[in-house]
Amino acid sequence: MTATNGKRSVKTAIIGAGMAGILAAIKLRERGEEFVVFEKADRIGGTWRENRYPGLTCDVPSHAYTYSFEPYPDWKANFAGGPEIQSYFEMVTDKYGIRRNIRFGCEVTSVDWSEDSCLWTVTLASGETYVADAVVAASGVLHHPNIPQIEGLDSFEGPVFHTARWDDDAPIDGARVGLIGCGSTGIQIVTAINKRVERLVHFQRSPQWILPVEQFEFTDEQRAAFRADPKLIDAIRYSDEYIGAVLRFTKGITEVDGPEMTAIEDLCRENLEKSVRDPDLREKLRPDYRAACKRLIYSWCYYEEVQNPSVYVETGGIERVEPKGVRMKDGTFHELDTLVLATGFRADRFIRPAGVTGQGGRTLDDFWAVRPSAYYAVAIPGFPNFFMLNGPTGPVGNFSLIDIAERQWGYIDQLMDRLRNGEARYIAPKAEAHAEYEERRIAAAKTTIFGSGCSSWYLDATGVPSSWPWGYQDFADAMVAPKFEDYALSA
Ligand code: NA7
Repeated sequence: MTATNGKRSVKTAIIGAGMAGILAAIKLRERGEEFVVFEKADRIGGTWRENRYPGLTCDVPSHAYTYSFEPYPDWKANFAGGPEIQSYFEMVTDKYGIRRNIRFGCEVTSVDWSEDSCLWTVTLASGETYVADAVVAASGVLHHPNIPQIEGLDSFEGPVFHTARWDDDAPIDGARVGLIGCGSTGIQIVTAINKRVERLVHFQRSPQWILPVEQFEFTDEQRAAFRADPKLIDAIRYSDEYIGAVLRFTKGITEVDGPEMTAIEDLCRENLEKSVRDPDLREKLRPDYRAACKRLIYSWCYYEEVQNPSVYVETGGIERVEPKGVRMKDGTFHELDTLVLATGFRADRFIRPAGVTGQGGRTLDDFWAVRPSAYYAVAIPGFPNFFMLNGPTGPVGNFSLIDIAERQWGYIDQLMDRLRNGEARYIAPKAEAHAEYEERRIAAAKTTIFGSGCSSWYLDATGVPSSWPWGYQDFADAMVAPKFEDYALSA
């Protein structure tokens, strides 16, 4: 940090060039500050780069899944597909001129705080180091594939792969495909490939509730109108239909027996009753837990597509994988050519496996021994000038992570102002403030719909929902300004 007239220039290392890292880069570029983005892959995009499976679609309406400062008039449809979203981020990266600040092929292996210099040293897999005043961990949430521990998985003779490592050469067309897992990913894949395959066996350990949503394409006239008047885009982004739904949804999450959650449950139940004609299939697809306990699946076509005769829904337990297919506990055998693992991600990793060592030599692994946490999801006691975007305990649910990251950035930016104006050399939340936050958060989290009795990636290792347990407006309000009395500043 160099000082001029009491002001200091702050040098920042951003880890990850996905949606959140690009955001941080744009904001620091606008400030004219020095920063580098380290990206392990050879392209930007994060989750939208890594996921390429058929049917990949964002379940947040496209005009709400954009940066607020970069509305996009050209979205093709209400719910955008993965490649189009990837193109949007590529376009934004170029438009804001941040590509030259991104170092591709640079995996960060460790981040170490120096007590002497009050600087972070970022070490790359190549051994190269970079020294920075501040670190922004924008490394995403769902990027470490969860590979299921199923006996014999390695013995399968055909291609077997996780959905985030899609194998373009694997037989799908006219083939017998097995698909394990029915989160958003598995459901989207069913809708995309059921007409291409000879047979699709969808292994559903826990069937999901499906909330019906409307998909439609924007017309050329609408796109032209959006281009001519971006306020029309704002009218969608900030409409009661979207914002109101988010607020009602988070109210339902927190008031599990209130009218909002009842309405969601009714919609899901009605969708199942009315859409699935065969009573046996309907019962197979009926979850035995409450709607929204797992992340709700938004779909406009799943129930129709799953009734295609090519699809067989298998809800029995898997015994093992054999060279030619999958053997069920009841002895049934499904002969398959390709096996797809839509088995989700390890949601507790965040920046790890990179090692982070803060004050007093304490590691993040140690701090997170029970569960990952961060004060208001953005900062960690003992890890000064280390800020997280979409970090632990932030809101998760069926709403835009872009909006969440933007609000978090507004908060982090104010913390960094204390460094910029020379008031502090480093800043971190006080341990007691964080402990108090976590205590309140955990108590509230246990009463949310996520804790109502199902397994999901929303739960931490102790079975407690790991996310923001209050309403979305509470999150937005908390991000308006940090409570500086909860922070320790060092001159
Ligand atoms: P999810 O939502 O974590 O879903 C994973 C699915 O895989 C779920 O149905 C799991 O069943 C199933 N699963 C996991 N392990 C196994 C084993 N061992 N055997 C059988 N089935 C298994 O991941 P997605 O990729 O679909 O979605 C992740 C997020 O991406 C999503 O929420 C959106 O935010 C976008 P279970 O429910 O545990 O019984």
